[in-house]
Amino acid sequence: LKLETELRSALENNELSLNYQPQVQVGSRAIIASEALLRWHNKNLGQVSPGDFIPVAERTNLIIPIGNWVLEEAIRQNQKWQQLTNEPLGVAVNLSPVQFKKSDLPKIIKELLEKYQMPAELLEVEITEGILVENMVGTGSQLEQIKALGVKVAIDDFGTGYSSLKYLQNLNFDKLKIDREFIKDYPENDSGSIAKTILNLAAQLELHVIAEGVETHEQFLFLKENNCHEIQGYYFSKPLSVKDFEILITEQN
Ligand code: G
Ligand code: G
Ligand code: MN
Ligand code: NA
Repeated sequence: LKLETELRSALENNELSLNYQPQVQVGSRAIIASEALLRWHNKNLGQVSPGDFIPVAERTNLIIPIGNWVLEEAIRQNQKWQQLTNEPLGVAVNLSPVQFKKSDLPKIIKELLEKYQMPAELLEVEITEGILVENMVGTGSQLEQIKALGVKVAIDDFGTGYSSLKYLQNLNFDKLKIDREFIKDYPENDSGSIAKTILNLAAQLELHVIAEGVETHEQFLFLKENNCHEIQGYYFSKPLSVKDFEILITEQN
């Protein structure tokens, strides 16, 4: 309850911020994008993890204004970085199923892209498998509208949600994110068989693949050998503040 009360004023008190975790091309090791990850620092509660406050934000619908703030902040920041480096840089934003409850998400995204003059293909939205199963029709048409803008759609935590593969057939996605679950035990307790299966599936469907939670060189090499396109994880970098991410991309360019 305390958390809910504090969360209600988090936006107006400027308590939210975004960290950015690099997404790296496997072949070139270049940072081609980042994932925007929400952070909340409250004066009474201290640092609260998204795992704790996002469920509360979803239950109270606060995720709608918060999610809109995340979209605007990520797009604004990303455009600033592109002006700084003169290089194309993507940004991935997590969307909650609750943000699809209202039908204005495509319009909000369209207006933000226009406001900040951001090429649509540099924005990626990450959704989980659950979104698609819960409300196939309403979400599907909003996703189609978002895709029609030119925005990329990635399926987050792939392989951990509902086990139906049918949605892969029904909706056009751009990318699968292999969940950390299928990477983290390689090679100690896992031969990488599920990760390989996902990579094969994605190749058949002509989808792009990013692996998350990559922590070791061994995992990186395994993914490279199996034609994974991108990686994200502590092996390359943890999520960074705006300032630290900026240092990385200016060094690279
Ligand atoms: O950054 P961290 O690993 O603590 O994130 C934990 C979880 O919170 C992840 O599953 C991530 O998808 C989720 N998350 C982080 N930022 C956002 C956000 O802006 N919106 C939503 N809906 N979820 C987020
Ligand atoms: O579910 P989602 O992919 O949105 O969540 C990303 C979360 O994973 C972030 O909270 C981020 O801090 C965490 N994360 C990113 N890379 C690694 C990693 O290499 N190892 C671990 N343990 N967590 C990671
Ligand atoms: Mn994500
Ligand atoms: Na994930």
